[in-house]
Amino acid sequence: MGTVEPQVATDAQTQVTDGFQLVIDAFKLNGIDTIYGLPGIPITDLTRRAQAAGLRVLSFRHEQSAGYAASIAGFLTQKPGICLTVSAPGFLNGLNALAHATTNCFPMILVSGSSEREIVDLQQGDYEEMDQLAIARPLAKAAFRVLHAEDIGVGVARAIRAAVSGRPGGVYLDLPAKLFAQGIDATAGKNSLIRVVDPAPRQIPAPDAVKRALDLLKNAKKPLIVLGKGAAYAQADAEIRSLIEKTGIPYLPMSMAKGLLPDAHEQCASAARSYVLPGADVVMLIGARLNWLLSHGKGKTWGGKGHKDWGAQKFVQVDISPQEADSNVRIDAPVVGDIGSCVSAMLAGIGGSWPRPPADWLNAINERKSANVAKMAETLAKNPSPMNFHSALAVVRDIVKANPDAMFVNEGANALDFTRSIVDMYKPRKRIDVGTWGVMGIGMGYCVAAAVVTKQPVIAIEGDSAFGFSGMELETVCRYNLPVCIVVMNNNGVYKGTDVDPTGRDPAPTVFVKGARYDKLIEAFGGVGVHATTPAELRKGMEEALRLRRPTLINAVIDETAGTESGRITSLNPSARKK
Ligand code: ADP
Ligand code: TZD
Ligand code: MG
Repeated sequence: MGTVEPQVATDAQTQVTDGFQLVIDAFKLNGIDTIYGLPGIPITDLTRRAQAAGLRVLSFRHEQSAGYAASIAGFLTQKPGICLTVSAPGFLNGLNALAHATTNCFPMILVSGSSEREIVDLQQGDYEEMDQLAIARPLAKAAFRVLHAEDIGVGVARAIRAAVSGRPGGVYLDLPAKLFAQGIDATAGKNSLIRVVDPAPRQIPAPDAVKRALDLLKNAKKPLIVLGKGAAYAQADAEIRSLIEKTGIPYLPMSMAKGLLPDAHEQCASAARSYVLPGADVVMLIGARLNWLLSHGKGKTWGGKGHKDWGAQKFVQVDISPQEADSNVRIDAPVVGDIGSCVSAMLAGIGGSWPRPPADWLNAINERKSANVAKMAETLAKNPSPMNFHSALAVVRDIVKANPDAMFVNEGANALDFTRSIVDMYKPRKRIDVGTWGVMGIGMGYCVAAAVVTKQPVIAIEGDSAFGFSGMELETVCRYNLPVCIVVMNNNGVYKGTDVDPTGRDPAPTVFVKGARYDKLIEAFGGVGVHATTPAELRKGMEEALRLRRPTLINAVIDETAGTESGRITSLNPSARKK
């Protein structure tokens, strides 16, 4: 519908602006320069006019990918990522990403066009009728609707503040079709816009909270720091590194906090995780929740007797959300504030001298680390045929080491778990993955946003099942000619390719077409396809992709028996537990 109208209609006396233009102007005024979306009624002209006005408008093949792209752009930039969709079905396709952003604490705004309020509210059957605001609300940190052009400035400002202030999250902004064409006086329109001042205000921690935390840490015999993706989001990299190095406390990075300090750092305790969690007496969480990913802070992982029993450790929790403390176990010293301010306050409290943690704790950790690293090195050195996760990931590990600035996307089950533990990260915010939900489908959306936001090459390690959730976005990657190298870890299915239907009628629910050639898919769009059956072929393909910066998909053939059910989280799978 409509045509490009870079210039708004004017009559002889008055300059008139309209809803389309005011949305664009409000975005630009607030430094929003990219929209991830998919056009159609009523937002087609919004995408055209935004592009004509100089915004980058990245058009996807499915709104879910656009939404995931927006969410991770928010994580990487601390600015809300914008996802733009049409009404009902497009909105619903984007909703998964909105919920994902809220769950992962990423700032994002889902902007959806919607149908006519009067018709929707009387349920009279409008084109794509749906009460979108009501449906979005429980999944979003906040949800707003704008009915009048003169309120667009306030609507966009509120959405931005809600997305990035405090604990970041997903925000829904409902823009009914009628709004876009509304004309108002251009001067009045301009005056109605708001440049948001200090959208994510610093939150300074209370001095006594900082002191309480430092006292606890100072007296610890076996201290540990856990860094979460909130710490990565906060972009307080130098302060965090300084805190860790000045205190000498061993640390564990959660998945997306890997690289905040290089994984090869001598204080990194990743290779001794199962020793340090139950062993530590004081644990400081920085931007990490005690959710399922940390076994809720209790049970055997933490030295508790049964799965509900608490261990003996005390916790310090640094978080911007005052409600997070005590969510699962007692937090002895909550420090509420933004991580930059909290860590700076701690550094000031520490001053010049801090006792190093007792040597027997550090030595015991180092012993475990060395033993586990040596064991892993042995496994990685093997070259079995067919290739397995380890021999393939030994290559990926080398390539990432040689290209530490490359962005790194990862999803799957075994393809996720093995990669996370084998491939070291060297710089902050390079690793982006399935996040808090362990969701499949973030892959290609994350690749597009990572390439666009950082201008760095992107490496994506994808399970063959995981890849399928967003595979059509290969066309998007090729259309924008992004330097993305996708490696599909092809083990013929979900977890493994070996299941059979006991009745003999159909393929088993977990298996796919055997020997599928995912590399051929990208060739359809002009990208480079590589079929790799050995580590040497994989290495050559990846090196070439990074050198040429061309969209590349490598079909890495992995032993179909190599994976385990549910990867590392078999214990959460009810049927597997019975076996
Ligand atoms: P992970 O999955 O890596 O363990 P989580 O997503 O569970 O991390 O935790 C991230 C935490 O970081 C959330 O509790 C969130 O409130 C917090 N957070 C996010 N941004 C900031 C910030 N700038 N300052 C302080 N805390 C933050
Ligand atoms: N649907 C969504 C949206 N998210 C999910 N996490 C799942 C389904 C369930 N699921 C997992 O948790 S991992 C996975 C699914 C379907 C795929 C695992 O297969 P893969 O990885 O090929 O990606 P491996 O290497 O074969 O284990
Ligand atoms: Mg698989």
